[in-house]
Amino acid sequence: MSKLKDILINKKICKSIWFMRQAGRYLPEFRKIRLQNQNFVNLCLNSELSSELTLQPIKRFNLDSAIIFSDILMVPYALGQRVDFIKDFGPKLDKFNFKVFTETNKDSFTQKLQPVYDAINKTRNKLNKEKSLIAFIGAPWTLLVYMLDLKSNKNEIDYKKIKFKTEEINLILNKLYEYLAIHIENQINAGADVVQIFDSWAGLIRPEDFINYCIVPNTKLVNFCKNKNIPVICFPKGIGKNYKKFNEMVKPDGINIDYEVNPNWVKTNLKHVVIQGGLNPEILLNSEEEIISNTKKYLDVFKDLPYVFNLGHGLLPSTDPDKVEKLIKFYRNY
Ligand code: 1CP
Repeated sequence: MSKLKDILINKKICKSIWFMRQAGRYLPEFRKIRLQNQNFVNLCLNSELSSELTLQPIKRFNLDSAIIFSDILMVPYALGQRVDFIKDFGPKLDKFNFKVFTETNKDSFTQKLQPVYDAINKTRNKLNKEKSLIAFIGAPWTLLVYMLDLKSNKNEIDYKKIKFKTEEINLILNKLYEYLAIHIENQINAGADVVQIFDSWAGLIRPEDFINYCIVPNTKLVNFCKNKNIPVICFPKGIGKNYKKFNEMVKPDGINIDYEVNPNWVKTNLKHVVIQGGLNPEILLNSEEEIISNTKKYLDVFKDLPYVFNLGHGLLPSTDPDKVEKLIKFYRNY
């Protein structure tokens, strides 16, 4: 059993380290391949290259887990919505078409994502057995934000952009759940052994919708994983004190904390769950001393608990890989 899986299932008091966005923009070896592959979706659908990209940070840093090189937006893509990644801007999706979305069938969905599953299979064959291969999905709400283009320039939800009735939104969220469950199962069958659910925009949900748009869909996905014995980590970013409610209601095996929650508060309030993450990725842009002292803060707080070292969000593109290496060295010697 991989170490990460062992920690999540048996709540073993040992430590493990990996980074969100460890395979990507800050690595020169990634940028070299990216330069030759301008279309990001096609890069994710190139199983040979996406497997290679998944393994780049493992080769460089010998991290404990690999996360498959793909994107949460491959699901809307497989549901018939065009997805483009624009340089220096980010993802841009074609206008959502309700009819196309509801008419997609499960076979064509799996067929479109087959290269992702092939990449997982290839990676598992090359990856040391002790290391986890992490599959991931975006939570329904976070996907909805991209699919309906709900964010304003100020990083807030622009409710005027929601052209659907509540019942229709619920229908879309339920349909997304069904496809996400298939995507989880396919990734596990291909060789992944842990799933992480990214609800990156959970913090933008207004309080009256929090249960319906965050708790309910995440609970359904966690229950799906539990029924299949798949260890699952949730990352409901930006929800503040609601982390406690989330943990008590959703009951995932692991929970990634963001950098806005205080680790001591987390230790007192989040029980019966493996804590992962926390360190602000911007800290890695600072001096080595600052990186070490902030890393130490998290390791000290969680030293008597099962804890997976990670960040409070993904590594930033401007991160110096040498500083990542220094952090890992400190962690290993701790
Ligand atoms: O331009 C480029 O070179 C592409 C940059 C890039 C990369 C490397 C994007 C575009 N996606 C990815 C890969 C990716 N995305 C991974 C696998 C690699 C790894 O983690 O090591 C994962 C897990 C994701 C997940 C993802 N995509 C999330 C959830 C995590 C988070 O950062 O909150 C979200 C919101 C996305 C959408 C997305 N994809 C890409 C961008 C630029 C964005 C918008 C969010 C952002 O600005 O990071």
